[in-house]
Amino acid sequence: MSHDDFPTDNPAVVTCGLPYANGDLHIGHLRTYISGDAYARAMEKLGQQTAFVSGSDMHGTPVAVNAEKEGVSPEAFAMRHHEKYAETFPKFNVEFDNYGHTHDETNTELTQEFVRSWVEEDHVFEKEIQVAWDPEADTPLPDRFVEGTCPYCGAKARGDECDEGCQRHLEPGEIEDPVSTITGNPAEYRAREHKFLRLSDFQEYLKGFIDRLEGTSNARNQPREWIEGELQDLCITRDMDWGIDYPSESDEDGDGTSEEDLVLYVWVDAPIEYVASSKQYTERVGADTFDWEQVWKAGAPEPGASDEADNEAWTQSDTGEIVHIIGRDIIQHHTVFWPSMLRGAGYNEPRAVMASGFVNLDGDAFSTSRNRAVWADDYLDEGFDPDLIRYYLTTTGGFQQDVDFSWEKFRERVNGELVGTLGNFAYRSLLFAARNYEGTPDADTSEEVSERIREAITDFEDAVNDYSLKRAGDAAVALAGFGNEYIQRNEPWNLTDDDPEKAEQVIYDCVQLAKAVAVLSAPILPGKAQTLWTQLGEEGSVHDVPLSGALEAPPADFGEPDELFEKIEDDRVEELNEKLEASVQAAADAAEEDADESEDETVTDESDTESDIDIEPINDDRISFDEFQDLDLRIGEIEVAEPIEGADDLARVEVDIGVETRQIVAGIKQLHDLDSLPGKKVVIVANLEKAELFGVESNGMLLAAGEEADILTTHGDSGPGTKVR
Ligand code: B3M
Ligand code: ZN
Repeated sequence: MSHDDFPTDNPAVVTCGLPYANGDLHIGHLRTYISGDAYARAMEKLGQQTAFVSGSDMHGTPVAVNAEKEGVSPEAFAMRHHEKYAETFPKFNVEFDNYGHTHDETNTELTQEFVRSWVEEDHVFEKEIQVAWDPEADTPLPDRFVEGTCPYCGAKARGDECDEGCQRHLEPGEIEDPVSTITGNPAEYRAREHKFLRLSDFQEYLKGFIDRLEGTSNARNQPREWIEGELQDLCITRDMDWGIDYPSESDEDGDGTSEEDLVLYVWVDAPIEYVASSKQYTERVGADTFDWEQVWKAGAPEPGASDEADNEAWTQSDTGEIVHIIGRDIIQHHTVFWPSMLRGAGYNEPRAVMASGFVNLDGDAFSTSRNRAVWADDYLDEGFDPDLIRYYLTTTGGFQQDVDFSWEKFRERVNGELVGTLGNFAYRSLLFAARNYEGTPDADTSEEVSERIREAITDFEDAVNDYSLKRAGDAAVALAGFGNEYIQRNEPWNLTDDDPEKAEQVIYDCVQLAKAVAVLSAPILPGKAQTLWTQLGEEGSVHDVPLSGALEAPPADFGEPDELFEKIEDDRVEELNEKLEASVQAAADAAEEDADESEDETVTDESDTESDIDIEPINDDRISFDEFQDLDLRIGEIEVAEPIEGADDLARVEVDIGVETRQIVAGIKQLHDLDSLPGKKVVIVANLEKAELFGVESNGMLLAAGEEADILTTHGDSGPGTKVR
């Protein structure tokens, strides 16, 4: 079935993937929260009743591992980060209606209720499985306490996820070559009893669900393979202390605590926080204002209903609208596990899942360990307005695309679209109006301008219904762009004397356009839109104004405005880049020092260890197996090697790679006897983009190690052209 367009008569909930309460936030993390906030505001602009909720993810091994490193309790550790997040989000104009956490009472109770429902409906069973175990520490190694190899794609995997490879969820016992992250020892496998949610019970249901699901195409398509294949049951318990207790089956005292030694898997209680947080919102504002049960329960089929009845029931349209905004690495959790969990407990299903791409920093992944990041606090400390990064992150690319951040690109978009288009239009229009008419002149909006504003409103509505924040943001900036063109075309400054009536008409139009820009840009630029609103002499909050407000008459009186945005200068970007480089370098130096120290500790009796080699720290920024496969490495045989005149280090080399002979420029002139090289086998990167050095084209790269350019060769007899894997 297809859903009715937004706005519907049902209340909606927009959620953001819960941040693990285990570290500082950088602007890469902020993409989800800024997008969630902007989308929730955009739904409200359409007139959709919307609650925007999330919370901190307090449990699980990501928190336990980091708390242990710091030597504090997981609770104190997670609480500290939770409080920091709750304080940071509003600084980016991310204003949740409720921001809870998974360790609170509401979520604990609700989670145990969910599990009891599954047990009642016979969706839970017990099974003995092999779990990773650290023999030296004599402790089980759930999830991130173990690392190894993904059995599906061969990438390095951490505990319960193949986050650097195929992104699959990994069940306990699946990881190959497991190593304990506590002691670094190879882990053993030991038998333990665990509880499982029988996902296969939901297979037919999920097939219907995925056809109904809206949102981004990655979230709608990627899960089909899992749903149509054999659904693996989900282990819902862990051998840990930190988490929500598995509800006891013989809970006679009714206190919900378990006699057993198991807590629930973090991915059980984490998404339930979406419900708990909505419930807390209702508890605060009253069910008349917002009714969480209307969203999460009304209209849902009974837990035990047949799949036919069930799929039938979803065609009714009196359920709430649930929209999840997440990173693309947790699609499986939100489109396979979560709908099954909801269905098994008699709750409504998500209407849409919007799964975003990642944020990179100047072409590479953010790396917290290498301090290669623009931290949320640092961004604010630099004095940048939060709306600038909101605009950058929501409109740089489509939602599914990765967004690359660099200070240069940031400056370009701020100076171009925000300063040059939106800010410039608002400022020149309002200034002209204030100076000449002390506000809005006496006229009406022209047909051309009303039409253009209506078009922008339609673009905005379509964008929200297509789950495209970029198009929603573009609608506002494009309208300002039209305004600039309109004012330029009509030259009101030349009309004030000769045709004052026409001048009034043009400026009225411009003020109307500025008002429409304020209304349409409010979800993406909440602070700046409010400033513009106030400059227009409007009262109250622009966030309470529906889209139709864009066409209502502007106030008669207002004074001279200030500029909305400030240009970012070139030298500012240089300074910011230098700071970033310095912090990355400082982190690398610290890592090197650590490595040296541990080398001193471990290398005691190996007298032949070359302690003076300066080994670069291993790059923590893992690439995926797919990214590795993008590299085309080939065996070649050197045919010619000769010096390049005028270049100190460079040699021109001709290499036979089976299908052709490649000319490559290599920095080996001083380090090798070039005459001895022909006939040597080498390894080259065959698909590197071409370059020109000293006027000589280099078509590939010769691989060599270290300062001495120790040329890589082969051990066996693979011939030219053989692919290196
Ligand atoms: N806490 C963070 C992540 O894996 C995780 C999200 C939970 S959403 C219910 O991105
Ligand atoms: Zn994998």
